[in-house]
Amino acid sequence: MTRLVALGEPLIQLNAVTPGPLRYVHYFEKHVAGSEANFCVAAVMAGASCGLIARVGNDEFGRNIVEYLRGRGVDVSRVKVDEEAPTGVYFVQRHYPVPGRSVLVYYRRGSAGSKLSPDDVDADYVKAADSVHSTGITLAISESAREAVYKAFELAKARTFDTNIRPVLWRRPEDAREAVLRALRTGVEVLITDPDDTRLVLGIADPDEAYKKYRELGVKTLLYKEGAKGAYVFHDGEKYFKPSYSVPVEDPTGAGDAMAGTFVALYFSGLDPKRALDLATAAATLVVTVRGDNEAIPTPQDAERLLSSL
Ligand code: KDG
Repeated sequence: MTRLVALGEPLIQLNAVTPGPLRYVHYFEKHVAGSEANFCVAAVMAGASCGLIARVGNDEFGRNIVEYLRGRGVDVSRVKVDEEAPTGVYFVQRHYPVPGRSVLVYYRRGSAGSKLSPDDVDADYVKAADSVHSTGITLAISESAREAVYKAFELAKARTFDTNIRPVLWRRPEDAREAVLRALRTGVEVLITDPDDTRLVLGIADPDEAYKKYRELGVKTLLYKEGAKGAYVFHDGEKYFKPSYSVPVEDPTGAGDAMAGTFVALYFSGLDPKRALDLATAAATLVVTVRGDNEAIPTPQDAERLLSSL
């Protein structure tokens, strides 16, 4: 079985039950989310094992996260309870101001998750994994979390990374650029990114040019997401494009993580990257149709059923 580890902050998501500006939303639905937690759930659904290295608060939301992820089959043995800081939360505003898109409003500064530190990285645990995953979100939340990612990446057999640049979490775009480039310099096997982040990191957005540049930086396989258009996988000098499916959008939050976790798990299991992208696209397609980032992630069998019906 493919063994993956991810580092990042699990969060409680409060998702607006009705669309529109949050000031007029009365009901919120609670979900467990956070990019790397979502990644782990997707990886487990795709047949890998995935352990999360993280911190949660000693509070009801922290217990909710640990119990939920354990129930979804994620290894939570490396999720520490931080006695001082609270579990981070965020709200999702849906379909406003852009229909079909969501806005994330964070309440996470000083959270337990942001206290993640290099001391939380158990070297033996990380070295035993086939690959270690993290994202630009974890690089952004604190210096100690950023150093934890670099430490884990130094120790890892292989690395996968999703740029996931959330501008509100960075003081300056240059800081995001430098931090992402440092992660890439550790030698990333699978990079997951998109034109906006690539523009910020490399100053270009054309997929072919991006692959060339990322390859020079040591990336082996590039998953290049073009949102509602579809996604490319570049691997061994070859390019494959999988168009997106048009489905009713409830909330697109988490679709990228579903795609990343499904793709990475299948890729490390030896599946052809083109087929892995097909199944990862199916996972992302289902996630956008519901509220909540990871409940709709399918097994590969259900993903196949979806693909053959569309
Ligand atoms: O990709 C989805 C994530 O953005 C969401 O779950 C919240 O981790 C999160 C973040 O920091 O934005």
